[in-house]
Amino acid sequence: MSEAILAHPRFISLEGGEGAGKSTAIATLREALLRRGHEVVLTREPGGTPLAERIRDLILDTRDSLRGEGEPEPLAAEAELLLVFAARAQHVRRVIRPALQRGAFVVSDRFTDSSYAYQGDGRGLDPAWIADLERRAVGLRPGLTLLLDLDVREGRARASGRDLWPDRIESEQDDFFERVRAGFRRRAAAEPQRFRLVDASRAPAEVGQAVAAALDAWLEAQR
Ligand code: Z5A
Repeated sequence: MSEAILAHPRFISLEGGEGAGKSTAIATLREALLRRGHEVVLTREPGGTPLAERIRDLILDTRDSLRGEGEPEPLAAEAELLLVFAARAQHVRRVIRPALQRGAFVVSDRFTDSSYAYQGDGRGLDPAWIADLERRAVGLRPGLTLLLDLDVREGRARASGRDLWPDRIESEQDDFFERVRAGFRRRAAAEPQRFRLVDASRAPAEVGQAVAAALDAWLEAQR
């Protein structure tokens, strides 16, 4: 198996903390790409295939305990990392690569940068291990990554208005999410050619405009 990592120009990811507004931004990207006549595949991580969505439930779901069916079994950080990469390996091979090969744009709500931020910076796992998994199990990177950056408390307040119950990661404390945010910002600063930092504290319409402008500039640069 090749271990080279290809940054694909038609592969776009959205990253950011909880409640940053990725769902809204993805809708903006989809409309902008469809208007230009492109096929667009929207997907998400962890997940994106039926099997990978089942792995997502293993990673995030705590509902059994909240239904009074006992405490959820704690998930070891190492197991969490391997599960997100198991889902990603499946997602890349079943959905992302086939779509790119037939000429579609793929827009993913999160990708490997989330593993560096959540499992690396958040959980404290070795980034060299994550890099090895990325090379061996994924071999693909987005050409463009939009990082929706938002104050942790603001993002959590937005998300709490919507969620019925917190999932396994949403149950973490603010310091965990501060490490995650710092990790994302560090990655964006280290790879300015791939990342666009979007100030997600603004009104939804303004965030949408910033996202659309970043896409325009990216597409223009690809000509
Ligand atoms: N995870 C991981 O640990 N490792 C990995 O490798 C991967 C993921 C891939 C699930 O991701 C979890 O998996 C995630 C990281 C982990 N856990 N966390 N935290 P997810 O993307 O499904 O979960 P999420 O980040 O919690 O999604 P989210 O809260 O839905 O965020 P969002 O999509 O960015 O937000 P939204 O749904 O667009 O908006 C949230 C609310 O805010 C909603 O009510 C909106 O109406 C409102 N909103 C949105 N924009 C605005 C603005 N501009 N102003 C005011 N209000 C707004």
